Amino acid sequence: MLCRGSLEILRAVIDRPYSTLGDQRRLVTLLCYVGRMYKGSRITVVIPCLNEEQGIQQVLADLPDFVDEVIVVDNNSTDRTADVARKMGAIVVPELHRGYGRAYKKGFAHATGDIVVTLDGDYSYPVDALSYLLEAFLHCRVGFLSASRFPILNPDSMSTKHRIGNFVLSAAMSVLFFRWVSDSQSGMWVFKRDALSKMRLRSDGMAFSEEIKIEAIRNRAIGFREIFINYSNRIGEKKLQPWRDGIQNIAFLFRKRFAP
Ligand SMILES: Nc1nc2c(ncn2[C@@H]2O[C@H](COP(=O)(O)OP(=O)(O)OP(=O)(O)O)[C@@H](O)[C@H]2O)c(=O)[nH]1
Ligand SMILES: [Mg+2]
Repeated sequence: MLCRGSLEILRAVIDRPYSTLGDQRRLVTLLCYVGRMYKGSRITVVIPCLNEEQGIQQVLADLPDFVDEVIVVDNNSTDRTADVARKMGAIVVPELHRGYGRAYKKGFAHATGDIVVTLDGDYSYPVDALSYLLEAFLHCRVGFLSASRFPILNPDSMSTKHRIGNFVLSAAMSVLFFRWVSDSQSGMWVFKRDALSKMRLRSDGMAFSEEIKIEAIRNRAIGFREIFINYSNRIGEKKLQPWRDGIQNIAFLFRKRFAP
């Protein structure tokens, strides 16, 4: 993962007696900056985590080698999430104030890659689909690609209540913002990091997921597309509170549309 191969090369060079200190410093900068990359772009993966010690282990273990930087935002977890993530080579950024949006904003502020990929720490999104998503992203020529979980292939991965709630929220968002979106609540996105400077992201909670998509849709200079992905049962305890989060998300949509 993160510069692991690069550090080995680096050690070998440092051991060479005839390399000057200047050479070594330049090499450190170069290797840490270049990393592995995907078709010339540095890739940062950002994962918000609230008590996901089991899920995050699986996610980090399955991340492909071309990922240059992995940022796990620890949202004041009370389990071993931060330890596990750190041991597996991720950069762990603490965010003491709970909230999905809050965690993402903190993670994005630390990201340095050209392209940012996001997903949950609960192993529900397909980590092995990263190259598929990046290929699609590069081909679509948009600034923001959202992974849609619909139609759901594995019926056990999402309850009927969540599916109905998601449909209502996605339909409301589509009508309010004049753009069909099949999965307004998806947490797996691929976007150019510089798109963030064109967005006004205010939500600290679960509504962050719809807000980032709305900002990409509204801003023609960014450009928005969706692509299908497979979705699985989460590992670990559910954090989503369907009624509370659903009502807050629908209220947020109206506020964003009529009192932006
Ligand atoms: N709900 C919630 N999730 C948080 C928070 N902070 C970080 N997260 C992480 O954000 C990701 C999304 O939250 P989830 O609880 O998985 O929400 P979801 O994916 O909509 O719902 P399920 O996976 O079906 O439970 C997970 O990796 C959480 O650990 C927070 O304050 N609330
Ligand atoms: Mg989840």
